[in-house]
Amino acid sequence: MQYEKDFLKKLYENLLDMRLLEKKMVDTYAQGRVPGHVHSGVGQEATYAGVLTNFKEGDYYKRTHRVTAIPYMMGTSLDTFFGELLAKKTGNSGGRGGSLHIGELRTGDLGFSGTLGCDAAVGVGAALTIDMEGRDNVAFVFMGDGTSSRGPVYEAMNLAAAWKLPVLFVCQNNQFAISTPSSYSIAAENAVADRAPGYAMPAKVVDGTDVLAVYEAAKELLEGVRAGKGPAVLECKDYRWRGHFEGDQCAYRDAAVTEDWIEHKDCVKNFEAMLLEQGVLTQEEVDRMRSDFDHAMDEAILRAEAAPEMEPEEIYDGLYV
Ligand SMILES: Cc1ncc(C[n+]2csc(CCOP(=O)(O)OP(=O)(O)O)c2C)c(N)n1
Ligand SMILES: [Mg+2]
Repeated sequence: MQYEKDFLKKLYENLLDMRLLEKKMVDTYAQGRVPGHVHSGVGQEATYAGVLTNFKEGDYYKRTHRVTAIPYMMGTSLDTFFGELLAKKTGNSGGRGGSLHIGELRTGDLGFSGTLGCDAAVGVGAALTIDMEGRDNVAFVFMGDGTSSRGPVYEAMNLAAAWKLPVLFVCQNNQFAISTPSSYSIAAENAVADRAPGYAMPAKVVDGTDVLAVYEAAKELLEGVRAGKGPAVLECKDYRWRGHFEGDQCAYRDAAVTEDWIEHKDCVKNFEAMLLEQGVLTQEEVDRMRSDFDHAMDEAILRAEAAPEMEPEEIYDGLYV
């Protein structure tokens, strides 16, 4: 497969920025500067980066609680990002939502519900809108392996399939739901892909740490989805490097396995090595990208810390009822 140099560079930059942003979030939290909590998606950035590189104007996406950095790749500014993370007025919901609710509808983000799985129906609803308006857009519905076993997900998948709605269901299978290994709670080897035939949906399973493989697999499935052939499933296999939340000691899993994933399946390191070897990037460019973005994040954090908090009387602003 041949790619334009600029395409590869942009993909790398998105992946790198997400990694640096996930790490920055963790570090800032560890310094006691983040109210609330964070779920780190360090090590799992390639699923979102690869899939959403296929995003077109007018598409929608439903993300999950993991890989918080995705709204930045989709167009949310660092000021809005850190404003929300640090519970400041400059955040997209004035700091009401925190890490789980960073994102803006204008970028296609349909928001996040803490009641995992129910979100899938919202994504299918957006796909119904697209279908009724006769557009060639799609709704991307992301979910974890644990979430994939919830009833609302089955209902959403069934309706999407029965009505041939334009949805790409993406499972980010990191093999755990908090402390429960998927091998304990799911009989199928592939949490969502193996269930797809039950809904008459095409499915692919891909190495979720290989950003180009994820991009390609999503692209192929999307050809049918955008053409009106109905929904499809993409299952991306990866691993959660850190705890479910910051502070989780991970006593339920083998640290050596985690180390092995970090050593051999680092989506950023592996893609970077390939691009350096192919001469698409130079080490100087990589170093500059890293330091420029690090600086931009630090500046944005300082601005967020200096920003005002919401006034108590503003707490009900924005409610429908
Ligand atoms: C309906 C529901 N049940 C339980 C929870 C608590 N909870 C939050 S995250 C999580 C694990 C989800 O696992 P998975 O879907 O695999 O996503 P991951 O955390 O691995 O990215 C659980 C059980 C919740 N938020 N919603
Ligand atoms: Mg999981």
